[in-house]
Amino acid sequence: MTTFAATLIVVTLAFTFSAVVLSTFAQTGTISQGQEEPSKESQVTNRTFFEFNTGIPAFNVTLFPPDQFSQTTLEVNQNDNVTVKFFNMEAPNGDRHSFTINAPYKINLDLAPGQNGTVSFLANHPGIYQFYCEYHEPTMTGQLLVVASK
Ligand SMILES: [Cu+2]
Repeated sequence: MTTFAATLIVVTLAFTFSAVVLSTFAQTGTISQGQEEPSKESQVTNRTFFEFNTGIPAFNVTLFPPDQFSQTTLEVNQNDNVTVKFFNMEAPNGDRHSFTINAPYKINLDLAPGQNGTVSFLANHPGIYQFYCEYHEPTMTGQLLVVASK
């Protein structure tokens, strides 16, 4: 009888323990499901791009300049803090290059050969904006895509 009672207690404790453990898991699941994603407005994202001048090899330079940007699409979300680090990789006797965006961003990084520069801005205007080098249009261009927040 004593053995039976002891077994009953052990079994009861085991069930109770399992129930507690299971309910803890269940609660954990419920809690994580109930958590909401942080709203887009509260997410401040810093985005940094490294941009270089590059060139199309064996290009017929009498038609177009052979110069290009290393990245031609820069995609960000509205209200991101955007940083562009731009490097003019030319030898000392080479060309100047600029990273330029017209209004509403009004950016103009104009670099001598071998120089680099940084521009930071808040991407608060959604849309597609051309960036270009003022010395090497139409080949040295790209697009800044600012995806509108909901
Ligand atoms: Cu250029």
